[in-house]
Amino acid sequence: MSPRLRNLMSLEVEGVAADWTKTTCPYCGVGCGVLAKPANKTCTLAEIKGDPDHPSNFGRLCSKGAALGETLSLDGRLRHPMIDGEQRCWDDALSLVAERFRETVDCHGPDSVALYVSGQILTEDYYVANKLMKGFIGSANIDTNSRLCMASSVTGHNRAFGSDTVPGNYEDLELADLVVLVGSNLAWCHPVLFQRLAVAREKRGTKIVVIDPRRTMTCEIADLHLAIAPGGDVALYNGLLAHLTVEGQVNDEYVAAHTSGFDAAVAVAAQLSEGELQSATGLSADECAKFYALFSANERVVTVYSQGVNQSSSGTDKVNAILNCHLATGRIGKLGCGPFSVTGQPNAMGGREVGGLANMLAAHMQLSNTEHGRIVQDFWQSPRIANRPGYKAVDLFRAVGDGRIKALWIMATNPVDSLPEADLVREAIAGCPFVVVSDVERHTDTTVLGHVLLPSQSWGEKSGTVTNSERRISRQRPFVPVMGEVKPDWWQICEVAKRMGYNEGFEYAGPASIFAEYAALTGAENDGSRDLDISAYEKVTVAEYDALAPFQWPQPAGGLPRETRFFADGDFFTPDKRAYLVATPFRAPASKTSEAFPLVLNTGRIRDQWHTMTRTAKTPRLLSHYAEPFVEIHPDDARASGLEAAQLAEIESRSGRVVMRVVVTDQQRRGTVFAPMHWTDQFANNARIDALISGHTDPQSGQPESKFTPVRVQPLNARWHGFAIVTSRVEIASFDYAAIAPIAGGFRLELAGCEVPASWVELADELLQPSGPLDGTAAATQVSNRVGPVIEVVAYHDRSAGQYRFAAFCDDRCVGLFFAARGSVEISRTWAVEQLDQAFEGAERLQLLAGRPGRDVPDRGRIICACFDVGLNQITEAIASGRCDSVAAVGDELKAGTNCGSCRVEIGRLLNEGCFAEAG
Ligand SMILES: Nc1nc2c(c(=O)[nH]1)N[C@H]1C(S)=C(S)[C@@H](COP(=O)(O)OP(=O)(O)OC[C@H]3O[C@@H](n4cnc5c(=O)[nH]c(N)nc54)[C@H](O)[C@@H]3O)O[C@H]1N2
Ligand SMILES: Nc1nc2c(c(=O)[nH]1)N[C@H]1C(S)=C(S)[C@@H](COP(=O)(O)OP(=O)(O)OC[C@H]3O[C@@H](n4cnc5c(=O)[nH]c(N)nc54)[C@H](O)[C@@H]3O)O[C@H]1N2
Ligand code: SF4
Ligand SMILES: [Mo]
Repeated sequence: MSPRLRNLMSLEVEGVAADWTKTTCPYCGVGCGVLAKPANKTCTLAEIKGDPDHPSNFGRLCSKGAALGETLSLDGRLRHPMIDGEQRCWDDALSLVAERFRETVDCHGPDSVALYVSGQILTEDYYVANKLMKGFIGSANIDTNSRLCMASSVTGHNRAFGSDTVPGNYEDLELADLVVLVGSNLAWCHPVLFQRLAVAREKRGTKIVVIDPRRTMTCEIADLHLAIAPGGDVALYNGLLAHLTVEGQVNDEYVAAHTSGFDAAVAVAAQLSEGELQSATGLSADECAKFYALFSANERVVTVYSQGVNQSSSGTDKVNAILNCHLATGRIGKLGCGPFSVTGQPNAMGGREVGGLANMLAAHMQLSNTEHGRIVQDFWQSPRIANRPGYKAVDLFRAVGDGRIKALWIMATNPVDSLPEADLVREAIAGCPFVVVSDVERHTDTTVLGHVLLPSQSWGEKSGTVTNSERRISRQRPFVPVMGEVKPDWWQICEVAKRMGYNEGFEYAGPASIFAEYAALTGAENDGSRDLDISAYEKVTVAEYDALAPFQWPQPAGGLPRETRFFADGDFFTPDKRAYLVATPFRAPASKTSEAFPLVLNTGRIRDQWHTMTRTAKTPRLLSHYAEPFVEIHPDDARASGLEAAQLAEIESRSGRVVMRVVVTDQQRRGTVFAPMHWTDQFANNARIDALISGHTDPQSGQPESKFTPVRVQPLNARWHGFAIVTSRVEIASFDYAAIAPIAGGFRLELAGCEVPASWVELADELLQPSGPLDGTAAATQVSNRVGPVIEVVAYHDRSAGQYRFAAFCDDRCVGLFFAARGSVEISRTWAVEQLDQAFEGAERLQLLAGRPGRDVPDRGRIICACFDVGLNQITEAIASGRCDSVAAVGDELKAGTNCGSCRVEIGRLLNEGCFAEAG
């Protein structure tokens, strides 16, 4: 019996697997409550539904959350510890890590080692990682992917409030009269919050402003969209502060009683001339005036901001320019108003709480404050305490590159793909003498470079807590048995710590005892002097921890739960208790466009993928929305660059090159292009977008400018294009362009080459008759290994038209298709994908080579509704025929949008703008 089955049986005996488990979604910072239950014996599938009792989502889920049950596949999991590619036991691996870290520290000092962790580990993992580095090794060289994500907000909050406090609650979005979304694509990135906002708007007519260079799906519910020039936010908000002052909209009482720095901030803001405002923001005087008037007219304003603000070389100033306007009007901490930085990752907030960043101490204490250092060291009884900042992420990998860091432990993040200057990062890691990677997946672009790989428990197996954007702490609970030898991240850290000789501080029975210790630290010598206090939980028992209901901080020991909004009556965490308005002179982005690199590359997310796709790409339906990497470009820029829709383009910056499919759209601002951050070498050839991103960072926060890189875009000189359906993963590195995505029973491939293959038949053979799944690649879903049986290939060639088509059969079943053409491959992909493993006889086999359904079967087109597999052409037809004139009517007829609702805005856009059928 497999260990997994054995574990499952014991779970069933304990009655765990039989019931719904309450847990939390592992994706975005909304932090939705999820009910989960294994749906097959091997626990590789689960039933998932939204937890109706969870105060973040009240039962709602988005497309990614709803598909969680399909991401538990064991294929591709890292199952055992490995040393130099060989499977080894835990003891060997942990001893080696401890020994190498010990040796390196002894020979080269504590700053020669580093931990690079992630907002996707649990608070308990994060807490012990930080404790090991800052309290025991004695260096602050622990940083996290939150540096790429939340650092500017953290620094902005600290500058203004004296603490990293997010003062808002989700319900404020529902109580506001005006919601301003700055650099946030809420519809795709925080979909359940977006749904809550959309419902509130329907009920009470909330006004919505979106400030984003692109017309994103979020704009579908906006009253005003300001397509701001990239990087122009500080100017826009300085203009707003000046406007509020001139118009007498300042809350003089609040400013006088609770703030300092007002005059200097206003003086700087007022320096900006009308002309400078317009050139910096790219907006007309009328557009700015409309926004300013809305802000003035509504007392209840929530400003939600995200990566369009944070990921900038003036990210911290952007944050403070926004906070200035809320402080000047006293619109903070009250029902329905306040600035609201939404967190990206499930535990970005938890990481900040336990001090995961290189410039923070634990429990919101400051590294630069010696008194705080003493409190933490006393509490930990630790031999030392770091008292100066460590390397921030970008600098950390530079220090790896030039040998200052000699031993590195990467946990739950994929820096080879997500850090700027990604090719240099890859080289740096490859050249580092000792690299440990803790991950749940065997094959990522980062695990390939690890000397030691430590297999971690994944979502569904692991147990602990996460904190969401509104400071709500929820439990992630296990509901499937632990697979193979995988272990929790906290356990890995503690075992290494003990083997390094730090026995005292790392003896924990489980996550509950770590959580209790952390809760106690938040209360240590606090007495209201620090915002973060959850010492009410310092004596939490295992049973209480297991039953822990979601709660918001602060929750100090002894007292009644404190009001969970901060700052309505001032009481900031600065020495004089006053908030500080920071003067923020406008600065242009760090890089400049030039003749050689005339366009600005903006990067971000798509609806159905999560970061480097290690988990979302396990679900074919999440790849049916977008199956390959793409670049969006305005029609005018496309024309000027000689690009057509659906062509392949090379995008080059000063530091790298990628190849992506062109999407021509007027939703893109002229002069800018947009590409998703998701595709890696595991899923495409030449599409790691961070290879292009420059290493410029914000001087205060160290956060990279991921949204502004000068690039040029030109057609790829492709001599042929191909589309294939295969049953086993194939090697893609040799193509000039390739993207691979799982489908039911196999994979779909987009291919292109700059040289015509010597033999089409040989290429077809390689693709359609591989000798089984290749090793060294990721995410093989349900690969059917067809070694042995004879495969028959039916082909159609039209040399003059440059068309080559092949279909492969095993017995009567279709086991592969390959279409190649000189121009684009004009077939229905959605249809072709569904032909795999279907039975075909005689003439039907030739019909398959037509690449589209027969006349009586409609082509559904690209999939819009991932839950019910509803395609663009079906929705278009229902609208064009006049049968459906609302999102609800489309739902009634086709079911599209009636489950998670994530596609409802897209359907709305199709209804508003008219739509055109396209090949799927
Ligand atoms: N589907 C999905 N959801 C996710 C994630 C995911 O991978 N997939 N990741 C999660 C994580 S970790 C994060 S951090 C969040 C990120 O959530 P968001 O920040 O909402 O997402 P992004 O797409 O990175 O960027 C938001 C917008 O900023 C705009 N922008 C670019 N430059 C500027 C500028 O100069 N000014 C302004 N005002 N806007 C600008 C971009 O055009 C983009 O639409 O999403 C979380 N949710
Ligand atoms: N160009 C550009 N670059 C960006 C961004 C952008 O907008 N544009 N956004 C930035 C932002 S905001 C973020 S947050 C980062 C995200 O970037 P990354 O953190 O690099 O991306 P992920 O794919 O989330 O990586 C998580 C890794 O952890 C593994 N993992 C999952 N669960 C666990 C677990 O429980 N334990 C362990 N040990 N491993 C686990 C996954 O398999 C995966 O390999 O990207 C940043 N990079
Ligand atoms: S909005 Fe979606 S991705 Fe975010 S926590 Fe909720 S279900 Fe998960
Ligand atoms: Mo993020």
